[in-house]
Amino acid sequence: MIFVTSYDSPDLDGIACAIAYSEFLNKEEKRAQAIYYGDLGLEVEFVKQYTKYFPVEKHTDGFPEDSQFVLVDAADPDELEKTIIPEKVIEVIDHHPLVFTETFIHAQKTIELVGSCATLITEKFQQEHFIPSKEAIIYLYSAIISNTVNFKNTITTQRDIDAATYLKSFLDIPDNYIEQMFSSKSKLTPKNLYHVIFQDFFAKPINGKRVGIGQIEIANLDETITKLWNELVVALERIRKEDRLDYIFLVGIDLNEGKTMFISIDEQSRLLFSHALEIPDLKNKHTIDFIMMRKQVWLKVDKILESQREF
Ligand SMILES: [Mn+2]
Repeated sequence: MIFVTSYDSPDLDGIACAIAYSEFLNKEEKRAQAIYYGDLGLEVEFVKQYTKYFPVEKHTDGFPEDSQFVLVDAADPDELEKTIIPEKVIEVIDHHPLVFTETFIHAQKTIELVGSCATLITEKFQQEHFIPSKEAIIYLYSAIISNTVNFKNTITTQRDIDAATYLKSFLDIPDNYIEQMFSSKSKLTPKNLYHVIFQDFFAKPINGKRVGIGQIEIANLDETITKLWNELVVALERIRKEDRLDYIFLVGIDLNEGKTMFISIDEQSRLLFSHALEIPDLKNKHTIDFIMMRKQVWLKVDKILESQREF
C-alpha cells in the first residue's frame, strides 16, 4: 500500500493534494490511500462540508512492513510523522524553497516553486490526460485559491492561474464560494483563538534561539485583532511557554484586502522582527499593504539570527 500524506496538521493544500494524488495513483492501478495526522483547520472543514467527501484516514498507529509513502506539500523531514521511514518515501511533491530532500534517498522528486502544491498535482493529471473526480477538482481548486489568496499573494505564478482556470472549467460552484471559504476560517472567537493559532504555528531553533511564528489568514483582520487583542496576547503567551520560545511572532493575512499585519507581544521579539523585516518603526500591531506569508518572514529571520547578532 502507498500512503499519500502531508505534514502534521495539514492545511487545505496538503489535504487536497493527498486526496487528488491518491486518486491519480489509483488510476495508474497502484493501491494508494490518503492519510493525515494531527488536526484539521477550519478551511479544510469548510471544503469537507461543501463536498461531503473526505477519503482521508486519520492515522493513529504504525504502518504495515511493506508500506511506501508519497509526500505532498511537504519535504521537510522535521515536520513529518516519526513513524514514516525516509527510505520508504518513494515520491516527494512540494512547492517550498526550503527542502531537505537528500533525506529521501529513494524518492522521485518534484520540487517546483509555484504558489500551491495543488498546481503541481493538477499538472500531473493534465500530463496524463486524467480528469480528477468532481470532488477532487473542488479540493484542488480551493487549495490553489486559498494558497494564493485568490491570486493576490506574491507567490502566485501563471501556472497557478492556469491550473485554477482549468479546474474551474469543470465546476459549477456558487459565485460567493471563495468568499464563503475565506470567511469559514475567519470565525475567530475568544474560545477558539488559541486553537486556531496553534493549528498553524511553527517553531524551530535557529542558532541557539527558539523562534516560533504563527500565521492566521482571515477576512476583517484589523477589526478581529482589535476586538480580540487581550485574548490574543494570552494565547501567544501560552504558546510561548509551552514551546519554550525566545521569540514569538504572528503573521496575519487579510484575505479581502490583501494586507499583512505583523504582531508581536513583547519587546525582544518586536526588536528581532524589526531588524529582520527591515522595518525600523515596527509596531506591536503593524500593517503593510501587501501580502507577506510566514515562509517569506522565516527567510529573513533565518538570515538575521544566523548572522550571530544579539537582540
Ligand atoms: Mn502548500
